[in-house]
Amino acid sequence: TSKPMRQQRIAVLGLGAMGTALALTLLKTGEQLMVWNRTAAKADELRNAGATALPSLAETLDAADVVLLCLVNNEAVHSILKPHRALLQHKMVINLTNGTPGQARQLAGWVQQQNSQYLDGGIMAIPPMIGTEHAFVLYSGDEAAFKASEPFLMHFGKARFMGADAGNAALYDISLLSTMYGMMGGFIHAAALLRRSAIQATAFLPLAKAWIAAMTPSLDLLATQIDSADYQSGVTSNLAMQAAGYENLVATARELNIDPILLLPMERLLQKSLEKGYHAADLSAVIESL
Ligand code: FVH
Repeated sequence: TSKPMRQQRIAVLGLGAMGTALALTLLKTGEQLMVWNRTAAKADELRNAGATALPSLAETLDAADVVLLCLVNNEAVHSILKPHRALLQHKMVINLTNGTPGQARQLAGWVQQQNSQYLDGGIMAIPPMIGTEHAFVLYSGDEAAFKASEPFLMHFGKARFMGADAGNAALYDISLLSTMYGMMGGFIHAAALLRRSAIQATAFLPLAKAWIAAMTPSLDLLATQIDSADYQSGVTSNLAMQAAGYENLVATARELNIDPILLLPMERLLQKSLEKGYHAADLSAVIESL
Protein backbone atom coordinates (compact mmCIF):
# COMPACT_ATOMS: atom_id res chain seq x y z
CA THR A 1 0.00 0.00 0.00
CA SER A 2 1.30 3.45 -0.90
CA LYS A 3 1.58 6.09 1.79
CA PRO A 4 -0.69 9.15 1.39
CA MET A 5 1.29 12.25 0.36
CA ARG A 6 1.97 14.58 3.29
CA GLN A 7 0.02 17.81 3.04
CA GLN A 8 2.26 20.79 2.36
CA ARG A 9 2.79 22.81 5.51
CA ILE A 10 2.17 26.47 4.80
CA ALA A 11 3.51 29.27 6.97
CA VAL A 12 2.16 32.80 6.58
CA LEU A 13 4.69 35.41 7.70
CA GLY A 14 3.33 38.90 8.30
CA LEU A 15 -0.05 39.31 9.93
CA GLY A 16 -0.96 42.87 9.10
CA ALA A 17 -4.35 43.60 7.55
CA MET A 18 -3.50 41.70 4.36
CA GLY A 19 -1.55 38.80 5.86
CA THR A 20 -4.38 38.20 8.32
CA ALA A 21 -6.97 38.21 5.51
CA LEU A 22 -4.86 35.72 3.51
CA ALA A 23 -4.35 33.44 6.51
CA LEU A 24 -8.02 33.51 7.54
CA THR A 25 -9.02 32.63 3.98
CA LEU A 26 -6.70 29.62 3.94
CA LEU A 27 -7.94 28.47 7.35
CA LYS A 28 -11.54 28.65 6.12
CA THR A 29 -10.64 26.32 3.26
CA GLY A 30 -9.28 23.77 5.72
CA GLU A 31 -5.55 24.36 5.23
CA GLN A 32 -3.26 23.47 8.14
CA LEU A 33 -1.53 26.75 8.76
CA MET A 34 1.39 28.14 10.71
CA VAL A 35 1.56 31.87 11.26
CA TRP A 36 4.23 34.28 12.43
CA ASN A 37 4.37 38.01 12.99
CA ARG A 38 7.09 40.29 14.33
CA THR A 39 4.60 41.61 16.89
CA ALA A 40 3.46 38.29 18.30
CA ALA A 41 0.09 39.50 19.67
CA LYS A 42 -1.21 39.88 16.11
CA ALA A 43 -1.24 36.08 15.82
CA ASP A 44 -3.90 35.73 18.55
CA GLU A 45 -6.91 36.03 16.21
CA LEU A 46 -5.47 33.40 13.89
CA ARG A 47 -4.51 31.07 16.72
CA ASN A 48 -8.12 31.27 17.91
CA ALA A 49 -9.22 30.44 14.36
CA GLY A 50 -7.09 27.27 14.34
CA ALA A 51 -3.64 28.33 13.13
CA THR A 52 -0.44 27.24 14.84
CA ALA A 53 1.84 30.00 16.10
CA LEU A 54 5.24 28.57 16.98
CA PRO A 55 7.39 30.53 19.45
CA SER A 56 9.99 31.71 16.93
CA LEU A 57 10.51 32.48 13.27
CA ALA A 58 13.27 29.87 13.09
CA GLU A 59 10.92 27.13 14.29
CA THR A 60 8.23 28.30 11.87
CA LEU A 61 10.59 28.26 8.88
CA ASP A 62 12.00 24.92 9.90
CA ALA A 63 8.54 23.33 10.01
CA ALA A 64 7.24 24.86 6.76
CA ASP A 65 7.33 23.63 3.17
CA VAL A 66 5.73 26.76 1.78
CA VAL A 67 6.72 30.18 3.14
CA LEU A 68 4.17 32.83 2.21
CA LEU A 69 5.19 36.39 3.02
CA CYS A 70 3.11 39.54 3.20
CA LEU A 71 5.12 42.28 4.89
CA VAL A 72 5.18 46.04 4.58
CA ASN A 73 8.02 46.02 2.03
CA ASN A 74 10.80 43.87 0.57
CA GLU A 75 13.47 45.32 2.88
CA ALA A 76 11.50 43.74 5.74
CA VAL A 77 11.23 40.46 3.81
CA HIS A 78 14.97 40.28 3.25
CA SER A 79 15.74 41.36 6.81
CA ILE A 80 13.70 38.55 8.38
CA LEU A 81 14.83 35.80 5.99
CA LYS A 82 18.55 36.60 5.79
CA PRO A 83 19.51 35.48 9.31
CA HIS A 84 17.67 32.16 8.68
CA ARG A 85 18.94 31.42 5.18
CA ALA A 86 20.08 27.94 6.23
CA LEU A 87 16.47 27.05 7.03
CA LEU A 88 15.28 27.98 3.56
CA GLN A 89 16.70 24.94 1.79
CA HIS A 90 14.22 23.22 -0.56
CA LYS A 91 11.25 25.39 0.34
CA MET A 92 8.79 27.24 -1.78
CA VAL A 93 8.89 30.98 -1.06
CA ILE A 94 5.83 32.94 -2.16
CA ASN A 95 6.25 36.66 -1.64
CA LEU A 96 3.05 38.70 -1.81
CA THR A 97 4.72 41.85 -0.51
CA ASN A 98 4.42 44.95 -2.67
CA GLY A 99 7.70 45.94 -4.30
CA THR A 100 9.53 46.87 -7.48
CA PRO A 101 10.29 44.46 -10.34
CA GLY A 102 14.00 44.80 -9.56
CA GLN A 103 13.47 43.85 -5.92
CA ALA A 104 11.46 40.79 -6.98
CA ARG A 105 14.24 39.65 -9.31
CA GLN A 106 16.86 40.18 -6.61
CA LEU A 107 14.85 38.20 -4.07
CA ALA A 108 14.24 35.45 -6.64
CA GLY A 109 17.98 35.14 -7.23
CA TRP A 110 18.73 35.13 -3.52
CA VAL A 111 16.07 32.50 -2.74
CA GLN A 112 17.28 30.30 -5.62
CA GLN A 113 20.78 30.47 -4.12
CA GLN A 114 19.25 28.85 -1.03
CA ASN A 115 18.03 26.00 -3.29
CA SER A 116 14.44 27.10 -2.99
CA GLN A 117 11.73 28.05 -5.48
CA TYR A 118 10.56 31.67 -5.66
CA LEU A 119 7.19 32.98 -6.71
CA ASP A 120 6.44 36.69 -6.55
CA GLY A 121 2.91 38.03 -6.30
CA GLY A 122 1.00 41.27 -6.65
CA ILE A 123 -2.29 41.35 -4.80
CA MET A 124 -4.92 43.32 -6.70
CA ALA A 125 -7.40 43.61 -3.85
CA ILE A 126 -7.86 45.23 -0.48
CA PRO A 127 -8.10 42.93 2.56
CA PRO A 128 -11.94 42.59 2.66
CA MET A 129 -11.90 41.52 -1.01
CA ILE A 130 -9.63 38.52 -0.37
CA GLY A 131 -11.54 35.32 -1.10
CA THR A 132 -14.19 37.12 -3.15
CA GLU A 133 -14.77 37.04 -6.91
CA HIS A 134 -13.47 40.61 -7.22
CA ALA A 135 -9.94 39.82 -6.04
CA PHE A 136 -7.14 38.78 -8.35
CA VAL A 137 -3.51 38.11 -7.68
CA LEU A 138 -0.73 38.26 -10.27
CA TYR A 139 2.15 35.82 -9.97
CA SER A 140 5.49 35.45 -11.71
CA GLY A 141 8.68 33.50 -11.28
CA ASP A 142 8.90 29.74 -10.86
CA GLU A 143 6.09 28.25 -12.93
CA ALA A 144 6.34 24.82 -11.31
CA ALA A 145 5.90 26.49 -7.91
CA PHE A 146 2.87 28.35 -9.24
CA LYS A 147 1.27 25.17 -10.57
CA ALA A 148 1.96 23.28 -7.36
CA SER A 149 0.51 26.02 -5.17
CA GLU A 150 -2.40 27.06 -7.41
CA PRO A 151 -4.86 24.80 -5.53
CA PHE A 152 -4.55 27.00 -2.45
CA LEU A 153 -3.58 30.29 -4.12
CA MET A 154 -6.89 30.29 -6.00
CA HIS A 155 -8.72 30.76 -2.69
CA PHE A 156 -7.35 34.33 -2.42
CA GLY A 157 -8.92 35.33 -5.74
CA LYS A 158 -8.28 34.64 -9.41
CA ALA A 159 -4.66 33.52 -9.76
CA ARG A 160 -2.92 34.75 -12.94
CA PHE A 161 0.59 33.66 -13.89
CA MET A 162 2.41 36.48 -15.69
CA GLY A 163 5.57 34.68 -16.75
CA ALA A 164 8.88 33.28 -15.62
CA ASP A 165 10.48 36.70 -15.07
CA ALA A 166 10.00 37.16 -11.31
CA GLY A 167 9.66 40.91 -11.85
CA ASN A 168 6.57 40.65 -14.06
CA ALA A 169 3.96 40.44 -11.29
CA ALA A 170 5.38 43.59 -9.68
CA LEU A 171 5.55 45.37 -13.05
CA TYR A 172 1.85 44.74 -13.71
CA ASP A 173 0.94 45.42 -10.08
CA ILE A 174 2.70 48.80 -10.11
CA SER A 175 1.18 49.63 -13.51
CA LEU A 176 -2.32 48.91 -12.19
CA LEU A 177 -1.65 50.91 -9.02
CA SER A 178 -0.36 53.81 -11.14
CA THR A 179 -3.67 53.75 -13.02
CA MET A 180 -5.57 53.63 -9.73
CA TYR A 181 -3.69 56.49 -8.06
CA GLY A 182 -4.25 58.68 -11.14
CA MET A 183 -7.99 58.11 -10.79
CA MET A 184 -8.09 58.52 -7.01
CA GLY A 185 -5.82 61.59 -7.04
CA GLY A 186 -8.12 63.17 -9.61
CA PHE A 187 -11.16 62.45 -7.47
CA ILE A 188 -9.55 63.86 -4.31
CA HIS A 189 -8.56 67.02 -6.20
CA ALA A 190 -12.12 67.38 -7.50
CA ALA A 191 -13.51 66.90 -3.99
CA ALA A 192 -11.22 69.68 -2.74
CA LEU A 193 -12.59 72.05 -5.41
CA LEU A 194 -16.19 71.17 -4.58
CA ARG A 195 -15.66 71.48 -0.85
CA ARG A 196 -15.00 75.19 -1.39
CA SER A 197 -18.70 75.40 -2.34
CA ALA A 198 -19.78 73.11 0.54
CA ILE A 199 -20.56 70.30 -1.92
CA GLN A 200 -20.02 66.91 -0.35
CA ALA A 201 -17.83 64.30 -2.03
CA THR A 202 -20.65 61.78 -1.63
CA ALA A 203 -23.02 64.11 -3.46
CA PHE A 204 -20.52 64.38 -6.32
CA LEU A 205 -19.95 60.63 -6.48
CA PRO A 206 -22.76 59.64 -8.91
CA LEU A 207 -21.53 62.19 -11.46
CA ALA A 208 -17.90 61.15 -10.97
CA LYS A 209 -18.69 57.46 -11.43
CA ALA A 210 -20.79 58.13 -14.53
CA TRP A 211 -17.97 60.23 -16.01
CA ILE A 212 -15.30 57.61 -15.27
CA ALA A 213 -17.51 54.90 -16.81
CA ALA A 214 -18.16 57.07 -19.88
CA MET A 215 -14.47 57.82 -20.38
CA THR A 216 -13.07 54.34 -19.71
CA PRO A 217 -13.70 53.10 -23.29
CA SER A 218 -11.51 55.92 -24.61
CA LEU A 219 -8.54 53.99 -23.20
CA ASP A 220 -8.96 51.61 -26.18
CA LEU A 221 -8.00 54.32 -28.67
CA LEU A 222 -5.26 55.65 -26.38
CA ALA A 223 -3.71 52.16 -26.11
CA THR A 224 -3.87 51.60 -29.87
CA GLN A 225 -2.23 54.95 -30.54
CA ILE A 226 0.50 54.22 -27.99
CA ASP A 227 1.27 50.77 -29.42
CA SER A 228 1.45 52.09 -32.99
CA ALA A 229 3.19 55.34 -31.96
CA ASP A 230 0.67 56.94 -34.31
CA TYR A 231 -0.79 59.50 -31.91
CA GLN A 232 -2.87 61.22 -34.55
CA SER A 233 -4.97 58.30 -35.77
CA GLY A 234 -8.61 58.63 -34.76
CA VAL A 235 -8.02 61.86 -32.84
CA THR A 236 -11.15 63.77 -31.92
CA SER A 237 -9.73 66.05 -29.23
CA ASN A 238 -6.44 67.52 -30.36
CA LEU A 239 -3.64 68.24 -27.94
CA ALA A 240 -3.51 72.02 -28.59
CA MET A 241 -7.17 72.22 -27.54
CA GLN A 242 -6.57 69.94 -24.54
CA ALA A 243 -3.56 72.00 -23.38
CA ALA A 244 -5.63 75.19 -23.57
CA GLY A 245 -8.45 73.56 -21.60
CA TYR A 246 -6.06 72.10 -19.07
CA GLU A 247 -4.86 75.61 -18.17
CA ASN A 248 -8.37 76.18 -16.81
CA LEU A 249 -8.01 73.20 -14.47
CA VAL A 250 -4.91 74.76 -12.94
CA ALA A 251 -6.40 78.28 -12.95
CA THR A 252 -9.57 77.07 -11.20
CA ALA A 253 -7.52 75.39 -8.48
CA ARG A 254 -5.58 78.63 -7.92
CA GLU A 255 -8.79 80.70 -8.01
CA LEU A 256 -10.17 78.51 -5.20
CA ASN A 257 -6.88 78.50 -3.30
CA ILE A 258 -6.45 74.77 -3.82
CA ASP A 259 -2.88 73.54 -4.34
CA PRO A 260 -2.71 72.41 -8.00
CA ILE A 261 0.14 70.01 -7.15
CA LEU A 262 -1.70 66.98 -8.56
CA LEU A 263 -2.37 68.78 -11.86
CA LEU A 264 1.01 70.34 -12.58
CA PRO A 265 2.88 67.28 -13.97
CA MET A 266 0.30 66.81 -16.72
CA GLU A 267 0.34 70.54 -17.52
CA ARG A 268 4.12 70.33 -17.95
CA LEU A 269 3.81 67.23 -20.14
CA LEU A 270 1.22 68.91 -22.35
CA GLN A 271 3.52 71.91 -22.81
CA LYS A 272 6.48 69.67 -23.66
CA SER A 273 4.34 67.82 -26.19
CA LEU A 274 3.37 71.07 -27.88
CA GLU A 275 7.04 72.08 -27.98
CA LYS A 276 7.69 68.80 -29.80
CA GLY A 277 5.02 69.66 -32.36
CA TYR A 278 2.22 67.31 -31.30
CA HIS A 279 -0.51 70.00 -31.66
CA ALA A 280 -2.76 67.80 -33.79
CA ALA A 281 -2.10 64.59 -31.92
CA ASP A 282 -4.12 62.97 -29.15
CA LEU A 283 -3.32 62.96 -25.41
CA SER A 284 -1.45 59.68 -25.95
CA ALA A 285 1.44 61.72 -27.42
CA VAL A 286 2.51 62.83 -23.94
CA ILE A 287 4.06 59.36 -23.51
CA GLU A 288 6.91 60.62 -25.70
CA SER A 289 7.75 63.19 -23.01
CA LEU A 290 7.88 60.69 -20.12
N1 FVH B 1 -3.86 46.54 2.64
C1 FVH B 1 -4.00 46.87 1.37
O1 FVH B 1 -4.97 47.51 0.98
C2 FVH B 1 -2.98 46.47 0.32
C3 FVH B 1 -3.62 45.72 -0.82
C4 FVH B 1 -2.65 45.24 -1.86
C5 FVH B 1 -1.43 44.56 -1.23
N2 FVH B 1 -0.88 45.39 -0.19
C6 FVH B 1 0.46 44.98 0.26
O2 FVH B 1 0.41 43.93 1.23
C7 FVH B 1 1.52 44.06 2.11
C8 FVH B 1 1.05 44.08 3.55
O3 FVH B 1 0.10 45.09 3.72
P1 FVH B 1 -0.81 45.18 5.01
O4 FVH B 1 -2.07 45.87 4.63
O5 FVH B 1 -0.91 43.88 5.65
O6 FVH B 1 0.08 46.19 5.91
P2 FVH B 1 0.08 46.36 7.49
O7 FVH B 1 -1.24 46.09 8.05
O8 FVH B 1 0.68 47.70 7.73
O9 FVH B 1 1.08 45.22 8.00
C9 FVH B 1 2.46 45.30 7.74
C10 FVH B 1 3.11 43.98 8.15
O10 FVH B 1 4.53 44.07 7.92
C11 FVH B 1 5.19 43.74 9.14
N3 FVH B 1 6.48 44.39 9.22
C12 FVH B 1 6.74 45.69 8.98
N4 FVH B 1 8.08 45.91 9.12
C13 FVH B 1 8.63 44.75 9.46
C14 FVH B 1 9.96 44.33 9.76
N5 FVH B 1 10.99 45.19 9.68
N6 FVH B 1 10.19 43.05 10.07
C15 FVH B 1 9.14 42.17 10.13
N7 FVH B 1 7.87 42.50 9.88
C16 FVH B 1 7.61 43.76 9.55
C17 FVH B 1 4.24 44.19 10.22
O11 FVH B 1 4.62 43.57 11.42
P3 FVH B 1 4.22 44.24 12.84
O12 FVH B 1 4.39 45.74 12.67
O13 FVH B 1 2.81 43.85 13.12
O14 FVH B 1 5.20 43.68 13.79
C18 FVH B 1 2.92 43.68 9.64
O15 FVH B 1 2.78 42.31 9.81
C19 FVH B 1 2.24 45.37 1.73
O16 FVH B 1 3.35 45.06 0.93
C20 FVH B 1 1.17 46.11 0.94
O17 FVH B 1 1.70 47.03 0.01
C21 FVH B 1 -1.82 45.68 0.89
